[in-house]
Amino acid sequence: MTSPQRILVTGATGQIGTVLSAALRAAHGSDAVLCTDIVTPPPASPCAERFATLDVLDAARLRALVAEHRIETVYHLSAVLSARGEADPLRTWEVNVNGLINVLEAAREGLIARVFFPSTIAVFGPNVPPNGTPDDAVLNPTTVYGMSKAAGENWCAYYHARWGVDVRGLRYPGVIGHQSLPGGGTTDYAVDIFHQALENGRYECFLAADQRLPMIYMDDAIRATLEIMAAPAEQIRRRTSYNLQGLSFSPAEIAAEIRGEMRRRGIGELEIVYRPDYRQAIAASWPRSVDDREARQDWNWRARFELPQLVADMLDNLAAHATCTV
Ligand code: AKB
Repeated sequence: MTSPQRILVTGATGQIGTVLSAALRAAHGSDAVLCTDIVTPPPASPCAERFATLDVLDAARLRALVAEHRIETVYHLSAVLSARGEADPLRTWEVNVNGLINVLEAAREGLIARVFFPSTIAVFGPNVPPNGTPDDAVLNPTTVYGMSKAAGENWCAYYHARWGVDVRGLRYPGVIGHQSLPGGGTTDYAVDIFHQALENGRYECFLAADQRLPMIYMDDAIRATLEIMAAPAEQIRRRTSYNLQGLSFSPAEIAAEIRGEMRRRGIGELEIVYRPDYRQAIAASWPRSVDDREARQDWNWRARFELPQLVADMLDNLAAHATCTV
């Protein structure tokens, strides 16, 4: 049984925030979770209830919300992702680094007790072993998003070492879920392909057919987040961020699995064409899989979803939703 906490989620209307906020409400009670974002959620969103507008660069507003709602834990999800980040590098750095520092400062001052920081496989660049990249491989990111997250990891470790801030982080791979849409990432294709397959039977992919990347199903990503935050503090030996491996696949592999499953269900066909754009160079600079042994050893992390289960669950949920809304 999870002990109840008062929680603030930044970036709560985003792809992971939407689902994590609902999971936190299920675990701690609806009144315990304050969703915040710069974007106001639509009334039907699970975040619409107990929502406050927050720009993470506004440190005074963050402090005021923390005090007003007696917040103990912040899940700091606000960030500009890899592909969108390249359009405005300085703004991306500002949001991703200064937004985090505003949260860490609130923790240093004792206003909050715990922080969750989402890092990413984008902290790695081309000069690492591409398969089973270890936690401590050199960080030489090629995007401003990766640079900002690598800096963020070091800020987290610094606040922990110097002021004892209880901050915990995960290097998320591409996250795939039916509940919400991603925005601005290089791995977004792996969600979009399902929607296009069901709506049009055709997908134009912005990555190359054989570009394998580390990915994770949303259920696993949310469970990992809840598990690392629930682990005893002494088990969290890495205060930068932990590698998190779910599964790895290429666009051709996921397309084949979706096509096969759609045929088995008699719900259509999928044609895929490849038109790699600037995001292909970003993807090519990332690992194909990461070694998450340290997460498994320190707080018992285990991924559950492999490609066939992931595809079946996505189609179950998206097809059911399409049927209900027609
Ligand atoms: C992105 O593609 O930018 C993100 C990530 C891997 O961090 N999904």
